[in-house]
Amino acid sequence: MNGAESLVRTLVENDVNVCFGNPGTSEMHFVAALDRVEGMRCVLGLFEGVVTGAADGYYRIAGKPASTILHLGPGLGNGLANLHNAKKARSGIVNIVGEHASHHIQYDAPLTADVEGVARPMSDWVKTSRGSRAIAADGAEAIRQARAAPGRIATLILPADTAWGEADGPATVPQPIPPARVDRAAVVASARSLQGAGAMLMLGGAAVRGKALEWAGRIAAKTGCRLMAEFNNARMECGAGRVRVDRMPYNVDLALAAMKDVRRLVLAGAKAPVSFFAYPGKPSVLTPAECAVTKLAGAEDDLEGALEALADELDARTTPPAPLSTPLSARNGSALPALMPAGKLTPDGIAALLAALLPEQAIVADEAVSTGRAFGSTMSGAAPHDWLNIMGGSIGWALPVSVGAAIAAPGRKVVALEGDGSAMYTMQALWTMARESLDVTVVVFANRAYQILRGELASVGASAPGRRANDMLTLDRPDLDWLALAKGHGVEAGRATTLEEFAREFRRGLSVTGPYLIELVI
Ligand SMILES: Cc1ncc(C[n+]2csc(CCOP(=O)(O)OP(=O)(O)O)c2C)c(N)n1
Repeated sequence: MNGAESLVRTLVENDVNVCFGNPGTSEMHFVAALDRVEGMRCVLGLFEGVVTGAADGYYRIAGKPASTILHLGPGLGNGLANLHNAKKARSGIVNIVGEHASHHIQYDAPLTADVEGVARPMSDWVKTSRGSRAIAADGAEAIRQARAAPGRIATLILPADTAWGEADGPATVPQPIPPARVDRAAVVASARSLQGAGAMLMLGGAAVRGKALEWAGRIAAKTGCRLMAEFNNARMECGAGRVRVDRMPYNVDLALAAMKDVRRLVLAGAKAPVSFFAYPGKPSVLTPAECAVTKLAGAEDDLEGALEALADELDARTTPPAPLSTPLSARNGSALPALMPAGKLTPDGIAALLAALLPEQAIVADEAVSTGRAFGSTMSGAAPHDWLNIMGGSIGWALPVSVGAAIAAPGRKVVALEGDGSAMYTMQALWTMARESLDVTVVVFANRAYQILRGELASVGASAPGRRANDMLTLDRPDLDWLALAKGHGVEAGRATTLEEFAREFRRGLSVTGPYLIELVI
């Protein structure tokens, strides 16, 4: 067996059984090994941003790492933006990056680059394998790193001679890296802090889902503290019947208003809130000066254990969780069909329609940017679903993430809410959706602009846009034809200009097997 085969066997035997990839010559032995080893699902992405974004989406839903195969420095470089988003989401990924054979590097051939240098900023762990007999053990260590709670980016660089040289066989993954233990003093201090008016429990990481979220609900019900989540969350469990947690607003003024009465803030997996950007004359730190901040646990800690311990400290183990999201029908007191909005495609109307039609256990990848800014409160009345946010702010994320999410959860509908500008960065993901027949309904908000940046121009105090500035913020001349773009990637599509048409198109998207794209002309 050669080094490449020992690596592929190591991956498969240690439950890393999906490989998103875009290979080249230096990775051909790895590609050939994929044929010799049973059990690896191989998914081609036509741009490396699709590959790394898909691996991010896969981890968020499957809760275990996928592998990627990328071509030397430039291939990895193309994937960096979505690797950045994945790192911010603390997704575990095992990147395998090809490299020239060791003896070839000295000749500075065209694709020679500092692969480790390209990898380092967006990776938590980087290693160049030094020999074909070492590659299996290096692969096992990469898996261990990627699995370390809550998830890490491990990048293993594979010189071509390491892949084609003789190897001994696969390796087993060493002892897992355990999550950090919850500090008892932090539990006691947090319990004290949550008593009385002006207290807020801020949730992030794994605290916005599962049992951890339920413990947070019991704590809120017992103490009367407010619950808040970070603006971005890797995977938040939302929908009717679940503990309702509002997200920090994006807009600085709204965020400051949301925090103004908070005097004691307890952090569970979240960072103390700061604004997304700096704005002239506005603070970066969103907590009031007189607010005391207590850290219960970080995102790398055992959040479920921390919140359970806090609930016990507060004698809230059996307190029913609150507040819970009420279903849409209960809010309006009417049956579902009567709730269907009609007329113009307004953000509120779109949200109401999505909420009414979203199937149970859907996965929503939210890159709706300006159109979707206020979807949250309406969507909380939808059937229970998972909500994924772009954690690193690097757009071109939702289509690739939807690929990975759909592969991780074949039985669930994935809904990608996509700005038209964002979609254009990694549109090649549509082709992978078609090729793999992935159940993804893509809703493109075709406002023909980088709409959010128009608001940002005003917020940073720049002058009103003239012709040249406006040309940097608009996507018209020509208008993008989303029906043609979808068709060209093998994806069926429809267009909607009213809420009635959107309802028809969204129902169609949900009913087909495989991808469907809806261009919402707004
Ligand atoms: C990689 C990257 N490049 C550029 C930006 C800056 N940026 C932020 S939002 C945005 C425009 C988004 O446009 P669209 O998806 O159409 O949403 P809209 O603003 O129209 O709602 C841009 C260019 C970014 N965040 N990331």
